[in-house]
Amino acid sequence: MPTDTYLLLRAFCDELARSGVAHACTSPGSRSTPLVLSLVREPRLRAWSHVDERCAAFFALGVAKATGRPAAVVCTSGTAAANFAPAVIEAHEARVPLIVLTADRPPELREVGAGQTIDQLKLYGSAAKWFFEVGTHDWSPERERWMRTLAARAVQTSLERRPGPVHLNFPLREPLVLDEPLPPPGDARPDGAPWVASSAASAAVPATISGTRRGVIVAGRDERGSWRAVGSLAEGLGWPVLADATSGARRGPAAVAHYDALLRDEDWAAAHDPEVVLRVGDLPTSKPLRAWLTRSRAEQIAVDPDGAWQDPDGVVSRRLDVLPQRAGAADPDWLYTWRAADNAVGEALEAALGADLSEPRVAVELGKRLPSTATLVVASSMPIRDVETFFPLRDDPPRVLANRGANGIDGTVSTAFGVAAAAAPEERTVLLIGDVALAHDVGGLLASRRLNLDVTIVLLNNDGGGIFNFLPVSGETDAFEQHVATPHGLDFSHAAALYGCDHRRVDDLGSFRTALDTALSTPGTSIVEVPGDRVANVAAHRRAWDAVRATLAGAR
Ligand SMILES: Cc1ncc(C[n+]2csc(CCOP(=O)(O)OP(=O)(O)O)c2C)c(N)n1
Repeated sequence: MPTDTYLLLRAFCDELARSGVAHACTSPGSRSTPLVLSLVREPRLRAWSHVDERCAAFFALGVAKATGRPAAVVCTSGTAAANFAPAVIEAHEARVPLIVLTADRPPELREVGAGQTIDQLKLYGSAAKWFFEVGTHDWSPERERWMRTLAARAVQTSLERRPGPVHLNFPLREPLVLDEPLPPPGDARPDGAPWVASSAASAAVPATISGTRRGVIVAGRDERGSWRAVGSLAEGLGWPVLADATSGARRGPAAVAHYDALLRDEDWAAAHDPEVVLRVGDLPTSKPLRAWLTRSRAEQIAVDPDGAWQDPDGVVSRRLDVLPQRAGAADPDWLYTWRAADNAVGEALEAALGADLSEPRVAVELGKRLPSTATLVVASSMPIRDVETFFPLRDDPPRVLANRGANGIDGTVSTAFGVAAAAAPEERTVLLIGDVALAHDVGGLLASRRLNLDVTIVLLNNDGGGIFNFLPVSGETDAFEQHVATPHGLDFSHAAALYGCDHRRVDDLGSFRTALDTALSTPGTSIVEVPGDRVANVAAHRRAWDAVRATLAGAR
């Protein structure tokens, strides 16, 4: 629908203008029609027409050089886009911000002999600071929010640190002109502000944040040790830190450990919508947390020293590269409410898990029993979720590391051995891993024999990918077991024997504790295997969540 395309492009151009773009250079063509018309119809952009794309791009470069702000330049598909290359290369070498917008054929018209179609993906190679294939989309409020974020991000990326050209490629489908008037514009930030503002490019004045507003800090994976600063900011503000175990911040008087279980209770979640959210580090895995943040009406500020974007739902309105400073007094009741609920939820979870040896119980046990000098490496996919949900609050927690950049189950054993290689003699490395992930990187165990390293492997063996039993695909019975859950029936004692590791299978909580303690005090690599059942595991989780709901309902 052209209306959808034009609605999204109108929002995109609105955001370019809000982000400080004041000039757009056009060149003629058909495929680029929606882009050109949307730029020309945006009243805050001065549109400059050129016949030759090479001239258009160098003209935009001149505007950007003179103003220090990126100019947009647009062309149609095919060699038109190639004619931007000299100016894009000059902008890269000379560090000039540019927003390069190329129209393209949609995927079904590529490599099939359609006219004026070349491969435009990453056309400018390393000269473009950022390339993004925009895709074709139906309009929705979420997609419009994303388009606004994309425009703001393009401008900020072109300016931040080493400035340079950013290339966005827009596949566009016919019909290319509107057949009905556009409805009035939808939501945008008030007072002409951009959807996402950045202080990252000009951090000379530290941002301040006031404790008089009710806020939360969401602390995700962070390996730089910023938990101390996060904790003291939170204490000063009187804000809870919803602390993922991989943040290091699940400790101290402001930390909240059980936010995943807490925010599953929709009434509690709705009643505790904050006014401000400070998001530090990666966005945690928890679905209830992510959904709560997406629904929230709070102002959301992201802090990332590397300028990484951790905002899949397009709700962040401000980006900082350092933690803000505190101003104003705190409201002690707000933090108290969160901490009291966290305590109650922690107790309810433990009571619901009882003394059975279950996967969540293993996460609780590791959280309580590992020495503070240990490093726990956690595999995707249920182990990382169980550690996030069940790992308790503790003054001196062990360090928790996980490969959550791309969430792969591959290479986890080898990563744990790498961690062990860098550990001091008294620092134990413990790996919590599922059976499929262990089978995937079973060859990684060779490091145990060849490199003489100490690792305690806690293996949750539920014979397949237990995560998938939580998902709707588990109902697709014709293919689920064989092609999704992938049970294998492996006897890991043979793998242990092959690679020279100790191996113990444990059936109850007492023997798990004993085996863990033994493994931790024995040199070399040990596998402590906890057998499980995927269906029973889902039931154990549901019982725990139900117990939390009942506790919170009882407290109301
Ligand atoms: C390299 C890679 N392949 C496939 C996946 C998809 N995947 C996610 S979880 C999972 C199963 C994990 O099973 P297991 O390690 O036994 O852990 P459990 O889910 O039982 O806790 C798979 C295959 C992935 N994340 N990474």
